Amino acid sequence: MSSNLPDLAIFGKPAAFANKVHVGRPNIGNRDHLLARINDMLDRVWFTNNGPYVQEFETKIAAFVGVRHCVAMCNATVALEIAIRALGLTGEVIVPSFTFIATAHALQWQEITPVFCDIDPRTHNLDPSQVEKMITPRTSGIIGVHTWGRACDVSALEAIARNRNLQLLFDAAHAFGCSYKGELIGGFGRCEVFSFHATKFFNTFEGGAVLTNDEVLAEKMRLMRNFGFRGYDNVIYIGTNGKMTEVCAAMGLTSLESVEDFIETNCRNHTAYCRGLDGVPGVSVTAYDERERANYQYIVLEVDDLAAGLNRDELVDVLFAENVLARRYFFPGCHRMEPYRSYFPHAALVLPETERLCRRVMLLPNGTSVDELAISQICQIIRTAVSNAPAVRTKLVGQTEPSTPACSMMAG
Ligand code: T4K
Repeated sequence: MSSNLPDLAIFGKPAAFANKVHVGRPNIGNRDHLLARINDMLDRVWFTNNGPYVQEFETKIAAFVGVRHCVAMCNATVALEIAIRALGLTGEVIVPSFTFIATAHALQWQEITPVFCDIDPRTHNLDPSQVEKMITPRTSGIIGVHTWGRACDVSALEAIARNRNLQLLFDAAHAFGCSYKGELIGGFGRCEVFSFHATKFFNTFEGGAVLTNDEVLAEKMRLMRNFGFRGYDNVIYIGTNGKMTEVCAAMGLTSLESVEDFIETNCRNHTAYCRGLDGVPGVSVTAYDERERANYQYIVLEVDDLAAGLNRDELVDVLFAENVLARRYFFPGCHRMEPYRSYFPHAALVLPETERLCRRVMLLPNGTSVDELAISQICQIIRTAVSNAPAVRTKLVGQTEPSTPACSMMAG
């Protein structure tokens, strides 16, 4: 693609990509190993309920992270719900609004009020000084989210939790393989919750886990994920069904064999995006701290519309037309979604940084399904659009229907 304006699909040229390029395309490890594991599982005729693959997965994840207990679950949302209940949270819990809706829903589902707190615009994570201001007599805990796998200010949050007698846990859905002060995320706070959803760089199809060094807490969560059963016919606790299946654990064990390769690919891609977008006015790629371990899964762009001449939504539209399914994250912020929008109609007033970031952030495709050529094409599209911003904007304003669909995209 040249940098001539007519080469953009919004001007009627063919899309740069014949097939859709996704944010969140799953990574697949060694297919033969996966299929062999699935065959063994079929031969064993043991599909779920704490089977051998789940046990092996838990042992290997705990060892990888360096934490004593891993409780594997069907997904991170249920894992969060179980962790919240096991910790006895009640009343109000402080969370960022700049997160996936599951963080808030896991609380509200149990009639605990998520109190949305603003973020630090440099880290995109909870701002500890704002957390202090949100504490009330009803506050029972804080959930920090390690957004993009970049760790929260764990030390500051730990100090607040200690001084104010609050429980602290982390939504580490993005942060498998990432570190804080040199230590892998998973062992901070009372517990940490990972997501292994298909769209995460390390996946078990669907899945999640709670990691903790607290044996009593781990045991409680094991009971809760299996209806509260202790042995046959003996329920000793209220519980739910949060179990991971054997086929998911088989995928997890296979993914684990390739985890360093996935990280290396993501890192290489991140570097290629940084290089490809270097000098594009108003467009910056979020950096990862070189001193820490990162999984580099998220290629996060912040778009400054004044400098770029285009806003984030306009750039997403340009990319969609090229079959690049760039995504806004976490737009429009939990506080602007139901039921929270109705419960807290004025929340935006205390969330200025969240509001600003929600308007600026977009994600670009990463993982094993994109290569350097695709990345250089994507960067070139962005460069072309920004250097022709007035014409692009005029064209988009003239379009009756934006190319960005309102609902989630199916494979294609
Ligand atoms: N906390 C945080 C901070 C989280 O980010 C999440 C989940 C959670 C908690 C809860 O974790 P889980 O309960 O899910 O374990 C995704 C995921 O469903 C969700 O796991 C994730 N965060 C969230 C940020 O995003 P969407 O809405 O992006 O999915 P969807 O269907 O639009 O797919 C994204 C793209 O990936 C599409 O272009 C298609 C492609 N795709 C997707 C799937 C599922 C594929 O190519 N193959 C696939 O199998 O939600």
